[in-house]
Amino acid sequence: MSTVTFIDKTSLPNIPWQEKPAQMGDAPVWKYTENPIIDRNPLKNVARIFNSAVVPYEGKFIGVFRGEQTNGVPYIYLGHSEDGIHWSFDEEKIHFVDENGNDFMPGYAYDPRLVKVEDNYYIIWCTDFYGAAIGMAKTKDFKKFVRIENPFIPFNRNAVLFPRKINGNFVLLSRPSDSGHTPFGDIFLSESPDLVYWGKHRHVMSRGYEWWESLKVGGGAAPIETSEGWLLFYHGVAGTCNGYVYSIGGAILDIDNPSIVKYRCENFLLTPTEWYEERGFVPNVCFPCATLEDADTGRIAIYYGAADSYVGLAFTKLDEVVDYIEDHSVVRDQDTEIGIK
Ligand code: BMA
Repeated sequence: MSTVTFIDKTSLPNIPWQEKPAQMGDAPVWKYTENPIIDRNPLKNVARIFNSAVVPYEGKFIGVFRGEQTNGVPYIYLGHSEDGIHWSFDEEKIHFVDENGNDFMPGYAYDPRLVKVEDNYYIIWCTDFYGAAIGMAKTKDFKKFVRIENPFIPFNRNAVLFPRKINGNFVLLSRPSDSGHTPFGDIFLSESPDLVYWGKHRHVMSRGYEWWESLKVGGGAAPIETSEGWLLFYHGVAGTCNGYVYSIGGAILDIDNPSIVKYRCENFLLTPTEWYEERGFVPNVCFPCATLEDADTGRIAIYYGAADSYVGLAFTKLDEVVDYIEDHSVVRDQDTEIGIK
């Protein structure tokens, strides 16, 4: 067993948790037996909630949720929970304002991530900026949401902010794309001193040689800082004759130079096997967007969208998942370079 630890020592005694069922054997990540935790028609005019992100907040939990409205357009809704499992949602969409206080509502908003860096919570989503691009906003209190100008030109998706500045800069993973159901995609990293000007772009990792991630990869949950490096849960996609299959993969990035992949698991950590993952609006999708961690126990709860229809929870322990990733790691030249050409 490794002696890996979280760098952030925050306790989260109320983290959602279920011990690994015996039949899961040596699987590194296991699914909550009561999944899905959010069912269809979760609130008025919203048909499905999935691909959503949560954080601990004031002793409870709060989250930003991709709600597919009954007109088919996705938007972001705020959710509240005492236990991280049972959620209630605000009926109104999150209301954004620009930096002058004027209304700013994007045409659509989907796949939100939610990351606290210093005093602010940042929401990062896929927005309409003459095509699919990265949208960003900040809040301190989950009452006022101030939109930040789009960091990148189109087309781009799956942006994930690191939870602290590295070498003095904010760091963002993203996945350049097209504006449709992109049949390619690698993860890149960019830095910014102020969330306005972005540069020092680096390649992090490409789609894998392994078939489960051979079409494209994209950042998932915000990287978790550990004594081994940044633990990244990401999605990897296989292209089949019946469409895309989305699984969850794991990698560990260098702490000071996170464009360097130290370990990359050749096996998926979690893949669609259950009815709520295999059957839905888009079948065969497990799409991670957030984690919770408890430093006292090493527990990690992973929130993932299932079949573009539901939210599921999965669990792992830090030492178990890091051991598994390291034991099954295959890194290639492109992974281990600094990522400049
Ligand atoms: C991706 C994104 C995700 C979605 C996935 C599967 O391109 O749009 O929101 O979960 O496709 O449909």
